[in-house]
Parts: sequence; C-alpha cells; structure tokens
Amino acid sequence: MKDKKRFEILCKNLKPKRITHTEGVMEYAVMLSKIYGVDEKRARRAAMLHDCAKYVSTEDKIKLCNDHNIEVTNIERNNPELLHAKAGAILAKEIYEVDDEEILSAITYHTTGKPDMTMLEKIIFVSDYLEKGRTHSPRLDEYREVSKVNLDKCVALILEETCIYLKERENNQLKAIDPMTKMSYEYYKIHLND
Ligand code: DGI
Ligand code: FE
Ligand code: FE
Repeated sequence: MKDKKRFEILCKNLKPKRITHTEGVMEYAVMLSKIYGVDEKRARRAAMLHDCAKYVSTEDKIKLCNDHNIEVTNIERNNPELLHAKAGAILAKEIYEVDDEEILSAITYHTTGKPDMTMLEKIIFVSDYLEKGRTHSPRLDEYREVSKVNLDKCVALILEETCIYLKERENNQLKAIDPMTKMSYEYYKIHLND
C-alpha cells in the first residue's frame, strides 16, 4: 500500500484537529530525521500512523489487544487513553499494511517512551510532543531547540515534564503514571545534565 492510500484511510478515521496534529508530527519527524540521519520515509510513515487508533472505543481497543495477544495492563485498563498506542500499532499492521517492526514499535511507545529507544522511536516520541500545533507547555520552544542538538536530553526533559504533570493530576486522582513512563524517565534522566 502507498502512503497516499494510507493517509486517505487515516483521514476517514480521524477528526480534523487530529489530522492537523498528525501533519505537524510528520513535518517535525521529517525535520529531525534529516538531522539525525534516519530514513525520512519511515519517520514520516510512523508519524502519520502514530495516533491512528485515537478514536477507537475503549472496548474495541481492549478487544484488538486481546485478539492479537498484546497484554493490557491494569494501568491501561484504568486509563484506556493509553491504549491508543498499542491499538494503533495493531491497526498499522492489519489495516495500513505496515510490517516494519521499528515503525510499529515507535507507534507502540509514542505515549510512554521506553528505555533505550532507537533513533526512530525517539524521533516519534519527541515530535508528538513538540510539533508546531502544540501549546501545552511554556517550555516547548526551549525543548524544540534541544531536540535539534541532543535528542536524548530532549526525551529526558519531556519525560520529566510528563511525570510532573501526571503527579499533579495524580493528587486529584485523575491519572496514574504508567510504569513504562517511569522506566523511561529513570533511563533517560541522566541526560538532563548533558
Ligand atoms: O495522543 P496525543 O494526544 O497526541 O499524545 P500522547 O499519545 O502522548 O497522549 C497524551 C496523553 O497521554 C496525555 O493526556 C497524557 C497521557 N499520558 C502520557 N503518559 C502517561 C499518560 N497518562 C497516564 N495515565 N499515564 C502515563 O504514564
Ligand atoms: Fe498519541
Ligand atoms: Fe499524537
């Protein structure tokens, strides 16, 4: 399947706001892949599909994972928003005909990160946070500058901010930190001092 066809199918499954975000992630990911010597087409494809399961119902996301022998953790069961990442990788393979394991992994871990990510995985993780449409943090411009010179430090800064954000929410009992987010932060935090 060609990427043009993938994008057509995607557009039928996302709302306009989410398509705009996706295009922002694609643009940012291509920009970073030029800097870090990653294949632009693969970065663009991973970015295109990273949120493809964003509007799948909780029930369907759990069913997709069960049917494909993908574990659903308790945290994910209680915060089903997290599941769009794993479900997205399943749809990328089954509907969008992507069999590139690194692209699928970049989709799986785009929300939480994971320890020891590949360059492509890191690019998708930071591009999702930093694309031009994002305004959720006052430090985004600072992170954008870092992303162009030190990707590991950028991953660490984003994970740090995410953990702080989730902790604040946690006191309101709204969101629990996924163990994978925590593990990612523990792995990358050494780069905060780079
Ligand atoms: O899908 P997007 O909105 O583009 O971005 P995303 O996939 O990074 O999802 C962002 C949401 O995920 C945001 O509301 C925070 C939430 N999130 C990220 N890490 C964790 C988390 N939620 C929980 N409960 N635990 C986490 O560790
Ligand atoms: Fe997402
Ligand atoms: Fe996203």
